[in-house]
Amino acid sequence: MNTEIKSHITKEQAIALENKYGAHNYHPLPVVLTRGKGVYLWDVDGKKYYDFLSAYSAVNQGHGHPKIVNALKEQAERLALTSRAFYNDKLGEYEKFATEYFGYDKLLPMNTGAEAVETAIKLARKWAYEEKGIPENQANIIVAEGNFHGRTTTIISFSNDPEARDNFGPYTPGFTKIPYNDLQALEEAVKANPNTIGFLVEPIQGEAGVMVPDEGYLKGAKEICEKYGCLFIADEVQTGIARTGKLLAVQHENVRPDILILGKALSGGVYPVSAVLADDEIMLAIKPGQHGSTFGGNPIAANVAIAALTVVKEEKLAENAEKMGKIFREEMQKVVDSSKFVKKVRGKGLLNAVIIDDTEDSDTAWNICLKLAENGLLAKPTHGNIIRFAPPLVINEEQMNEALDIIKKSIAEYEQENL
Ligand code: IF1
Repeated sequence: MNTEIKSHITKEQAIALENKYGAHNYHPLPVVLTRGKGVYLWDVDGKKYYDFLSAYSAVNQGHGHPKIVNALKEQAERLALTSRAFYNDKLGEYEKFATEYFGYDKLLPMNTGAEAVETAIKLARKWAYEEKGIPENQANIIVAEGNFHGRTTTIISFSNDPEARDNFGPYTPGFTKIPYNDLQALEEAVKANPNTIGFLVEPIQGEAGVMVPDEGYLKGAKEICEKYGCLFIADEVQTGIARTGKLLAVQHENVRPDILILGKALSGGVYPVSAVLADDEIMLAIKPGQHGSTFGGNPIAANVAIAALTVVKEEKLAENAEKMGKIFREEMQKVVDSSKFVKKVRGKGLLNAVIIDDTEDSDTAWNICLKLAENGLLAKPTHGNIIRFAPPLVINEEQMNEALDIIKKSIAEYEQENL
């Protein structure tokens, strides 16, 4: 055991502390982590794991990436925060870098994914009232069933997950839900309400269980938006920054969103950094004093994001995600073909899910995740019968094969114990 990574407290102590002093808004797997490097995590007892969650795709560049960590350290020592009451010498540099990187005129910096989604909603509304002449308080945004865009009161208002939504009302009006992956429903909904200003959508639905839409869906949705003069708003908080094998998931269909929402891996996971990107015609609808954030666009965030995006290009992470994802799905398909428990594997790049042949309220996925942890791989169920597999994009072929061996072994053991 490597003593350097031993913790000052035991697993039991750490869990007891969270239970006693922390709000009970999560139900984590009983693993207490103390260190991470690349695709690996270590728990307080020195046990090593493959990280197949990547902090919900925030750690695409791998844990402890020296370039990103140095960007964080250097900027923290020099200047951490000024607020936007003053200029700082990092924000503009980052905005230039990121707008060129993603191909938009302007960037609006925020911190969390939910804040960036809120920002996109406010921006779309502002634009619609002032440029499109929508009557006061009538703007309508179409969203997809099964969406996950964050935890704020407005965002949960248009969720249809009872866990996320129930007893948090009253809810924010102004949203219409339609089935995901249904272009006809989209066109009908846009036509039905002349005050429709936009369509907010995840290019692949993460929380819903890695729902990959039919080919042509994103392109078709963008065309409908263009036809009726409303905005195509892509939430790439989870799918963006190379996760699905392209820099952005919309690029699989050569779609350019009118408003692009980024978060998570924009910082490589070392700092909360999110952003909304759009062209001038839209972005300049918001004027000084109308939106902002104390921490948004702070110098640490700016420096970290430049480093995190640089790593994605330098290390060709999109290409690697594409390649490693193919290996993952090919190998898992063999498991599907020979297993009674595992029904399906789906995904794009390194955003994948395995569907277990059980009900949504079963604990099978949870129990398999416990088995995976025992065997040295961390993944998290979404619903009772789906396990998401999303390692850092720096994973190499040897590591992928070793991880696949752990997954196969764990499923085989689980089957043997539960037949
Ligand atoms: C949690 C899921 C992932 C997101 C998209 C915005 C946000 C998220 C597409 C908000 C956040 C998270 C948050 C996390 C669980 C998680 C998640 F299972 F719920 F769906 F990643 F798969 N748009 N996703 O996926 O970003 O404000 O959290 O920075 O613990 O709630 P945030």
